Order: sequence, then structure tokens, then C-alpha cells
Amino acid sequence: MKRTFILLLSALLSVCASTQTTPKPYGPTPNDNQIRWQEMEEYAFVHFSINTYTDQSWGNGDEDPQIFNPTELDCRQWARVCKESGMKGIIITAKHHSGFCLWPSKYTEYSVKNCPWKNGKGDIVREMANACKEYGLKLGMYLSPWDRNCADYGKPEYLIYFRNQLRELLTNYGDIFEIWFDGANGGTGYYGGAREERKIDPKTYYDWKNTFKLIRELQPNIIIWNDGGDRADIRWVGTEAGNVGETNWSLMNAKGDTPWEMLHYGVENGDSWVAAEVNTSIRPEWFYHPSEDTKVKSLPQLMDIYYSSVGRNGTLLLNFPIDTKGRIHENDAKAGKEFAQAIKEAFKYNLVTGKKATASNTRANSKKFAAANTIDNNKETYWTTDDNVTKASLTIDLGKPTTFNRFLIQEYIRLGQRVKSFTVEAFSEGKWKGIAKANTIGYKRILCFPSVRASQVRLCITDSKSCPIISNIGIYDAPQILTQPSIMRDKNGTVTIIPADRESSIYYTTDGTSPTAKSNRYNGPFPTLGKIEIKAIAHDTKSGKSSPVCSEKFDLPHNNWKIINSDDSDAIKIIDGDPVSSWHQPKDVKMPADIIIDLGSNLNICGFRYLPDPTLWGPGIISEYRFFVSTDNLNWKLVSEGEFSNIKNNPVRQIKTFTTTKARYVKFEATKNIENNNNIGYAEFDLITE
Ligand code: FUL
Repeated sequence: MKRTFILLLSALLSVCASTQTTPKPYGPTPNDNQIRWQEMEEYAFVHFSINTYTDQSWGNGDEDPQIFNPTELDCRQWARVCKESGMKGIIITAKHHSGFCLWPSKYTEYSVKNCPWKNGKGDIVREMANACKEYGLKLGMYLSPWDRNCADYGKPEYLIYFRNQLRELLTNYGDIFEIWFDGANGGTGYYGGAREERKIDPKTYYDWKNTFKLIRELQPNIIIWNDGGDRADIRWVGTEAGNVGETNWSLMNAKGDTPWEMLHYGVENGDSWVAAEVNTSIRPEWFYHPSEDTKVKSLPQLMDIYYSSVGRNGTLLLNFPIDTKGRIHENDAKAGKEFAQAIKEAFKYNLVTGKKATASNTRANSKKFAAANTIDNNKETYWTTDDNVTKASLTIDLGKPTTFNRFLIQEYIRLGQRVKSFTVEAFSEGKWKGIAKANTIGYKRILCFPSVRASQVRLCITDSKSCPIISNIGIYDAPQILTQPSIMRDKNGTVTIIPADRESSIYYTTDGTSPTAKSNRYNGPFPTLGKIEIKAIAHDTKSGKSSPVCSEKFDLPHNNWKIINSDDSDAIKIIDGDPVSSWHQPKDVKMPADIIIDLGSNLNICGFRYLPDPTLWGPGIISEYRFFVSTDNLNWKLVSEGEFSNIKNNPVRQIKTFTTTKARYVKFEATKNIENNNNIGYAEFDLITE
């Protein structure tokens, strides 16, 4: 009896002792929904709407539902492709800015109800939900708050409509893991025939507080994405290019504005847990455009995005556009599959498996907090130090000289994000050498560096808000992936191919065929004439490996072009073929502002391309334009006008086409920019000729 009592007492005491030594949470911590979401790491977007059929980035709300007619729509193919691309869920654009609904909403006629597809009896959201279930994927909804079709948009009544649609989407399609409210809000549109501009205050108009309440009632496990108004569960990272800051705190402040820096880097001492979601498209644009079939991101580009999102404490939301047939294009499917395989390959074998880990300090000298917990393949155990220790090191003995080029580390975020800076060192040839350093860790951090051969690896936490808590460490030797070169053609037709690294050789073709190591070897810039397609690869003779193919189609060179309404000699930068150089209209020029180009002779023109200035600050990106042609520089004909819809968030090359017309002079008129001021910039301007 006495023995049992003593045993019980000592068991109780040891439980108390270990609970006493468990670190207390530091600062804001994620809730279960946020943790579940973060652990998904990668999930997909599918963009599909009425504007898929007009080749535009956004619909205006007046497109006829009759044009929406996918002949081979197959949501199971979308799910299969996403699954094979490593995605854990799919967020579907149930309603984009046009207001066109992919489900037969009871509250509008502007939906699949009135299109030829399945004689108006179909429901794409339902087919998506079923396909996700079949493939073991989670389902998410994109419901654009902005609705360019709805007559009530801008009025208080719209909120009832918006919430009714939310209710439909969040009750009829099973569990929804994430809801996405885009930040583009208010502007011109059809609005039931009013065809006007309607402005709203995105912070107040949607009464986010009560809208969020409704959402959580309907779907208690959901994650809410919202880049304006009330702070939601996760945040946008301020760019659609596919990266978050190298320093990335999962914290924000619950109130106040969110300038770009906060979105991109988080807020070190923020009062709320709002982790980062990196959204980007597998092509330059979000919706399907046939002209981008050759612009699908290459494997090196996708890997770079992976390391700059998941590898920097973010999740990756990767978009697959749906084509006019209703399928993900084969090029995108192929790229997605290669991407998933490359990630698998890179992290196939963790070199720390079965090795020994020791630390400079272990909390209460307890096994429960020992260094070995970082390499035990169990995310619930961790290494931590005594409370007052904010600098500490952990060494992994690899047993023998081992080659590696990736270091992966995870904090136990349930107790907060703590580490402010750390370094990684390698022991080789009898001494320690620094190989990488960074600031934040968070849920997951992956550091990439040139291959190192070493027998020991040391993690040094150099600063932490409180005792560091590390749950997992991985060391990997990822296979080399060659990056493709980039191709440029100048004003006079001279082609330059720029390698991404100094070691590999470049091979190219000019006849549209795929280059191999037997094609022309690039030895320097070469002249070309007329319209041409150049394809190039980088090739490493040692490994025999080649990069993906880079391909560029060029229209006529600009030899005889002259900008005739500016004396500034720098204006030529608009047509010099170099996407990095840019030119801005002089400060005193006000909207609308023109550039007029003399083409030297009459050409058959059927479109133009505009690349905005790529610099981050004050780029003067044109968002609305008019485009005129003339044969005599006196009489001008307007051949195209409109908006560059999503150019603010995604400043990629814009393409506009129109019926072929003969002209010697062209006038590109900027009527509005994204900053609503008179800053007017251009990186490149080009024509599409017949
Ligand atoms: C943007 C939208 O305007 C785009 O069309 C796209 O849906 C993207 C994900 O968000 O801001």
C-alpha cells in the first residue's frame, strides 16, 4: 500500500515537474484551423469564368452567358492534375469580378443556368466538389466581393445578395477549407445596364465583422483570406509574383493599415497570428490565354517559387487556368507534374536520419527537450532551452563527410514564432565554416546553398524573442536543376541570349524546333531579320543535363521606328527590346498622354503589347488606354480602348488585339494609371503585325 502511494506520488511529481518546464507560449499563436491550413503547404487555384471566352483578364459583367460553352469540361481532370502537382486542395473561382457564377445561384440569372453548357442544367462548383472528394483534395471558394454585373453593387442591398451567395457556397458543397475575397473592389462595370463607375470603401462596405461571423457559423473550420478591411486568418504577401520576404513573421496587427512591407515581411511584434499565403499563377496571367501556351513556368522557375514560399514560412497557392474547352492545358499539367516530382526528389532522403544531435543547452537538462527531438521525424516533439537562453547551438554529427545543399528547419509554432536570426555552419577539413544565415524560421524554412561536403552541421540560434523551440531539422542533397537562359532582341534585330549561370553552354534554334546540344552553339549576339521564334537551352556537358527550353517570339524589328512626339533621347528605351530599361513621360505631362511612333512604312497591324516599368516604386503603370492608327499622322482612327485589368497586382506584358489595319503611325494613349496620378511609365512597347 505504502509502496503504491510512493509510486503514485513520484509519478505525479514528475508530471508536475515536466509541465512546469514546458515553455509558455510567446506572443500570438496560431489556432487549430491555421495550423491545419499551414500544414497543407501547397494547394491550387483554378481560374475559369466568362472572360475565359473573351481572352481577357477580367470580365466586365456584360458578356453574354451564351459564349460560355466548355465542350470538354472535366473537373476530374483538374483534380487529377492538381493532385499530380502535389496540391492538397483546390480553390475555385466560383464567382470572379464579372459576377458570372459557376454554380446556378438562386439569386442571379448571370450564371451557368443561362449558358449552353449542359443546357443550363450544370453546376461546375458541384462537379469540382465531387472531383475533390474523389481525389482526396480539400475544396476552397473564391467569391469576388466586387460584382460588375449586379445592379445593386455599390448600394447597401448588395450585401444581402453577397451574403446569400456566401450561404449557398458554404452550405451546399461540404467542408470548405478556405474562402478567398479578392482585393479588387469597385470601378467601372455593367451594373445591370448602368455602365458606370461605382466606388466603395472596401474596409466598411462589406461589414466584414458580421460577414466573417456568418462564415464561421457556416464553416467553423474555414480559413478566411482577405487583403483589405478586417484582418482575416491569413494574409496576402503584396505580390502575385510568387514570393514572400526572406524575413517573414507570421504576425500582423489586428488594426491599422497594411503597407506593402507588412504584407511582405509580416510584423515582428504584431499582436495577431496572420501567416502568409503566396499566390501566383503557373502562367503569367490568372485566366487562360492561348498566347501563353508557351509561357508556362519552367521547373527552375517553379522550384524558385517553392523555395520562396513554402521555404520561407508561407503556403503556396498555385493557379492553373482552365482553357476554353474546360480543361487544364497539357503544358500546365506537365509542368505541375514535373514540379511535384522535383520536390519529392529534392527531399527524398533526409541525411540526418539515424544520426546524433547534441545541443549547447537543453531545457532542464531533460530528455523531453533534447536535441535529438529535432531529428526524430515527429513534429510534436522539440528541442528547447532554458527560459533565459536566447542564443544556443545544436550540432548534428553526420558520421562521415557528406555532400548536401539544403537545410530545412521548423519551429514548434503552437508556442509562437520566436527565432530572430540564425546561422548554419559545416565542419570540414578540421574547421567550422559558415554556409548560410537567415532571420526568421516559423513553420518551415529551407535554405539553399552551393553543395558542401562536411561531417558535422551546426545550427546557431543567434537571437530569439524567447527560448527557441525547434521541432524539426532536415539536411538534403537536392539534384542540380539547370535554369534556362533568357532571350532578348534589340531594336535592330540583334539577338542576345543571357545565361542564368556561368558554367553551362547555350544552344539555340531559329526555326521553331526544340534545341539540343547539337543545335547552334551561342557564342555572342547575332543578327536576325523579320518575325522570328528563338528557342534556347542551357546545357551542362559534365552531367549531360539540359535546362528547360526558353522560347521567345519576336515580331518585326524596330529598325526604322521613331518616337516623334518626344525630344528626350531616352524615350527610345520604350522600343529598345530591353525589358529592364524604362522611360517615363516628363513630370509636366498630364493624362491623357501619348506616345506617337512613326514606323517608317505602312504595316498591317493587328495588335500591340505593353510591358510596364518593372521597378517596384512609382512605376507609373498604365491601367486604361486608347490606341489609334494613322497613315498620314493627321487623321487618326481609334482601333482599341479599354483597361489592363489586373496590371496593378500582376504587372506582366499586356497584349491587345484588334482587326488588322494598315498604318504607318501609331498612337498609344495612357488615360489612367494605377496610382491615379500623372506618372506614366513604359518598359517596352511593341506591335503585332500580320
Ligand atoms: C487578383 C484578381 O484581380 C485576379 O483576377 C486574380 O483573381 C487574382 C488571384 O487576384 O487580384
